[in-house]
Amino acid sequence: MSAWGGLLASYGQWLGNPAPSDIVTLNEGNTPLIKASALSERLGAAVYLKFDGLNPTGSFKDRGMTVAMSRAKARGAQAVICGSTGNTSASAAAYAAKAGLTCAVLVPGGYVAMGKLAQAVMYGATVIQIDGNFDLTLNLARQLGEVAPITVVNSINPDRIDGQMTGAFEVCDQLDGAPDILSIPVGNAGNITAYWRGFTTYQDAGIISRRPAMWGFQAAGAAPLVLGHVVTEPDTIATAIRIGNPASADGARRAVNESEGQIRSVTDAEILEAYQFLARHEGIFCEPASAASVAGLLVHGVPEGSTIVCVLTGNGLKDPDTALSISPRPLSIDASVDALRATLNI
Ligand code: AN7
Repeated sequence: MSAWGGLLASYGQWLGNPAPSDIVTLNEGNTPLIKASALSERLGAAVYLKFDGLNPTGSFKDRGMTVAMSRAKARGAQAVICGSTGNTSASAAAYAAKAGLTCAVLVPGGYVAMGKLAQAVMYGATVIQIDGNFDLTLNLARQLGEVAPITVVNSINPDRIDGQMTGAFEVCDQLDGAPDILSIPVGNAGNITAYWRGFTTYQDAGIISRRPAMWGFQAAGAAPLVLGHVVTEPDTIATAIRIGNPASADGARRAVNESEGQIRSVTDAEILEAYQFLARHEGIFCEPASAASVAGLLVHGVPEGSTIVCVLTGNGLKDPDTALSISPRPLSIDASVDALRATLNI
């Protein structure tokens, strides 16, 4: 058996078959699709978790970034930039390092999980905190990209969406067909757009016979697609999806309409409940935004007996502050077996 060589090596036929010398990869993709027993029992359905937090930088962004960075480098780019709630910046910084390009990332000051910031600075990006939310950082990156020789690697870059289609390909390959429902957190709406395009591509090629219903979930304080208007001051504990004006709103609407799916919202309390349930009962530590895809099912219900895939977009280790803030404190006891026995009641 040959080793996994990343998405462009495995799914290159759907991505323009780049020359091997043009590929920038960290061997992303091939993430596990894990049967969620406790969740399946609780919901009366067959629920699987696509744990994309196990990508090289800990989020699904690596799927799009391998393609965006490979193509940028092949076109002769020297520098890349993105606005980000954190995961895009971590991924861009890593792939830029691998490609030998310079990278600048714009993040909303005070609203990026600690692990993501640590990644961006460690990979050597120039990290710039902006006094404003994600939507402003994206606008700034866009404007700079129009006047300066720098490639924007946000999901407004179609190369990102192309790469993220591979999430849908893998789900179908792993399940041997499409699920009934694909549940996914929605922030800037690039991923739901990419998944829908991926399922459509596979259907057009005759690899799957039907596409899933697309169920998107936004945080209640940052739910422009549910409300039908831009949210000027988005607010949620799930900082990854603290986005008020999604760039791919049209793609999200198309996915939901064409698949007869839905976009609904979940509160922060509901997100945290799902986040903790996944850790305690499935042994999976994802980040809060990712748990929105599970919270949506728990809150709004599912058709009995259906097959559902939830995309867990990011790793829980990215945001230790939120994890610790809702968990019991570690115990401090005397270093003795007696004290241990008393504490553990054993
Ligand atoms: C864990 O990193 O927008 O709907 O700048 O990090 O495709 O935006 C992150 C988004 C879901 C939402 N889950 O995906 C960024 C950024 C996690 C995320 C989303 C994000 P999109």
